[in-house]
Amino acid sequence: MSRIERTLSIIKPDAVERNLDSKIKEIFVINGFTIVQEKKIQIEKSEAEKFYKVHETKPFYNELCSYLSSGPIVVMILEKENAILANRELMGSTNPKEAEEGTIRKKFGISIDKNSVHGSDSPENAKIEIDFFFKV
Ligand code: IDP
Ligand code: MG
Repeated sequence: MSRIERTLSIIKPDAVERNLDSKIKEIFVINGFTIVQEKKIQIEKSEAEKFYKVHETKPFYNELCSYLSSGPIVVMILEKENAILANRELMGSTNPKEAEEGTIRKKFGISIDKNSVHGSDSPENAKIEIDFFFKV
């Protein structure tokens, strides 16, 4: 079954720093996503810690939060049929070295931490993450 969904996408500091944000946005549009809202921001480390709270017990948590807050990011609400899964597929595996040909992480990712994009992994988290950045 298919239905229109919204998911949260982040273009991470490594990609914004290399001026890849318009190229990545174009990939989303070409693949049928509508960019419902977007903003370029830089977040505090404390906000990154909140955003990535599910990973707080992981050995890479501290580095991950420092990294996400290290420079400007582009956060977007993307809309499409089955957007959550479709975005995960378009991003590719977490580790760019294992990502499938044609995926964003394969094309632009540098390493498992600097992997250029974030995407929500479930309807529940998509709602939480969209509210995190866009709830007024
Ligand atoms: P995902 O972004 O594909 O959903 P998660 O497992 O949710 O991957 O991890 C969140 C982020 O944490 C990843 O995108 C990556 O930036 C970072 N990360 C994941 N695993 C590692 C690791 O083993 N070392 C360093 N960073 C990692
Ligand atoms: Mg994840």
